[in-house]
Amino acid sequence: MSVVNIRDNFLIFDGAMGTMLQKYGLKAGELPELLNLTDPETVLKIHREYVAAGSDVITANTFGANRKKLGSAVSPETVISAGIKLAKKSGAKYVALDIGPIGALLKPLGTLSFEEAYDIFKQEVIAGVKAGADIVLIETMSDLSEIKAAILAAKENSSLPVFATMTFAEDGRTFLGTSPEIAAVNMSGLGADAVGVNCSLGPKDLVPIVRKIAEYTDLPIMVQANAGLPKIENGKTVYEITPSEYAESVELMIQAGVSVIGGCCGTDPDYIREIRKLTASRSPIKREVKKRTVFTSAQNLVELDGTVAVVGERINPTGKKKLKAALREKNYSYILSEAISQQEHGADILDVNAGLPEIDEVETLKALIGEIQAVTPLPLQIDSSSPEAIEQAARIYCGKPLINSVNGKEENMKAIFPIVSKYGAAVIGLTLDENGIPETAQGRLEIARKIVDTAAEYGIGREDIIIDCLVLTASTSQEIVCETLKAVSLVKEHLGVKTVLGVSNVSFGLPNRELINSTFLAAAFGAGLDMPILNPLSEKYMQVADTFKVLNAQDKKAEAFINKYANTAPAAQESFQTSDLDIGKIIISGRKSAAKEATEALLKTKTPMEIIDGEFIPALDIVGDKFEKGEIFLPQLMSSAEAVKVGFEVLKSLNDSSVADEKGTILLATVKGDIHDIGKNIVKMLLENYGYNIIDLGKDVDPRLVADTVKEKNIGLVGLSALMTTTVENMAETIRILRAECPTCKIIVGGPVLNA
Ligand code: THG
Repeated sequence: MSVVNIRDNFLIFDGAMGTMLQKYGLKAGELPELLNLTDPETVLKIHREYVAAGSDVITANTFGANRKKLGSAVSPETVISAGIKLAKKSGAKYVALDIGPIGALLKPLGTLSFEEAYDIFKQEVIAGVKAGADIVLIETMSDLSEIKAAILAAKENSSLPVFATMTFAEDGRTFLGTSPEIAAVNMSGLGADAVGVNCSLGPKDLVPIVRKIAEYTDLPIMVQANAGLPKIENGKTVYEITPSEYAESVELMIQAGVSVIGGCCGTDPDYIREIRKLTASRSPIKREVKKRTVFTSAQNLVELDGTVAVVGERINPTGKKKLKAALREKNYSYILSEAISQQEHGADILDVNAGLPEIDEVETLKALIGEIQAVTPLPLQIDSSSPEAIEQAARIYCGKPLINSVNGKEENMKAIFPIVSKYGAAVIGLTLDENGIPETAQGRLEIARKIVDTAAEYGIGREDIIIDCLVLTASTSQEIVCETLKAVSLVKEHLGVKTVLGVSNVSFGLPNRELINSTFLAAAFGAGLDMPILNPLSEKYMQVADTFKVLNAQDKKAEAFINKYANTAPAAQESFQTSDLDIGKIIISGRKSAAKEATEALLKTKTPMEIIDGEFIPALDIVGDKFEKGEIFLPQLMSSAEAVKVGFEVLKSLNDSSVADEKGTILLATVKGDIHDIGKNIVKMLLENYGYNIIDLGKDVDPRLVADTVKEKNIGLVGLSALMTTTVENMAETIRILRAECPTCKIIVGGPVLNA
């Protein structure tokens, strides 16, 4: 950190900008960032108040200064340059370039590609560097892909310290389902200098989130909480939490390890003054953070901690005609059903291999990873022998992947370790080198040691290395099969690393492979194997794994084992069989690409309305129920909605009058002054799924237009959305007009600053 040593000192940021602008009477109506150009005095005045209150860092008014939000009227460079200049003029010790979310969803939920998002952030970073920022602050992120793009853009286009925070909802996850632990692991792995949480909730509710972050990163932790939710009192907006209450919660966060502190929505210089007082002549606590072996998607975290995890091997074309054909024809539907069935059979991680000589592996692997991540939350293992394919896949992968693999050859380590280090991945190390696979366990241990030592030179800790002692075939290498097991024990004992094995290799060329594989698997668990790569559709292997989880005290009180095996009649296991044409399952698992064919098949026996009411809606209800329970998150909900949409399109194309407008029309709008339409668009999609006709007036919609459209189209129900504390007032205004002019029209509202 060139700016300041934040391990040993507190660093105080400023508080909210929007709330302060409101205090100075500015009405919502345009992007607050434009005030850098139209009302620089007010922006400067607010910065100066924060400096006077004790802020070390002033955050430039550049949160939404990206080309997507600004449109064509003014460039990000102009807004950012003016914003940084004002922040510097305030007399701040340090100035942060502020980077907020783009305001549009990335694939697969939206249309923005990872590289487009990267480019948008890159432009902001370059402008910020040029204008003289000291820190890049990336904040209020909900999408792990988006924050990954932003951190990479900051790291690759500046040498500034990068502070990164995400925003969590009441269920303790971001609205795309990322937990604080996953956020901490990923932001740290990508090279942020401080990580944490902002916005979200009041400070008290952030304490447990901070504690979770603290368990998964040894970096300095940053917090900028809200002053609770806004309330209107005597026509004035006030916030639930007072400055001294805020400080009380900050004290708890300091004890949990926080050292970089500021405020978000609703906070003002009084809050910063309290924080300054609280941290005066103190130092952050010293933390001891456990080293952990973890892999994540955006939503799942798999940790090896005396526990075992199963890697599903089936997305690998080697020896599989059907998969080869699917890869060649880009028939991802088949591959996705392989992903889902492995998940349903209990895999914890999926290996993904797209290595076929006749296809473009880089593009295919990238596409495959994007598609698979849209339908399953399992972390992925990127399996390729091409460093180029590994790098490109690791770059767009959403989460912390496990790279399969590196080996002990100097050249290979030189190619792979920089990728592992840069993207914060974990990596499988194969115990082979220029001289091949050593016969003895001792020889394999020496290669494993070389891998671990060389990785350290790249800053890769041994917790991120999983050693594969390599299984040879019992039919041709019978004498040395047990050397592999011995090597597993040696490597664990002497190097303290975790281990992986491709189990099914052992039985090539022999009959009853399942018996050999499952016996070997049990022996390997006994030798200390942490991660078998196997076919999870084999009942025997999963039974061995389920049993070992009881024996190693991983399956606490054998609860999972009892649930699965007590009184299970064989019939109960049949629900495992996923038919490729079951539309309900296709919707629930969100396989858009399979929905068309399945709907067409159903039309042979059912009417469109029977399909909607008897298949689509019940499946969506199940999805909605899982969402409510926190079993699935927004990305899965959206994938399911996409699948239904494809089905609906098939039905609509029949021009059957019973399909159209059955349930009536709803009008949706994001209120005036607010350009955030992600939530509204999701609501629109789901309502359409349930058969409603939607009139979408878009964003920044004048109350007049809402009322006129209601009257003209005789609308009975209006949905209004507002994201910002500054625009809820325009929601109230729209409601007043509707109440006065369209008294029978019902209104629903949504947005993060609304409560019951
Ligand atoms: N170590 C590491 N990675 C690996 C391996 C390893 N990746 C590839 C391989 N070995 C593990 N993956 C597979 C994938 C498919 C098959 C076997 C191993 C496979 N097996 C049966 C066959 O050959 O016919 C079919 C099994 C079945 O589906 O029933 O196709 O050792 N790090």
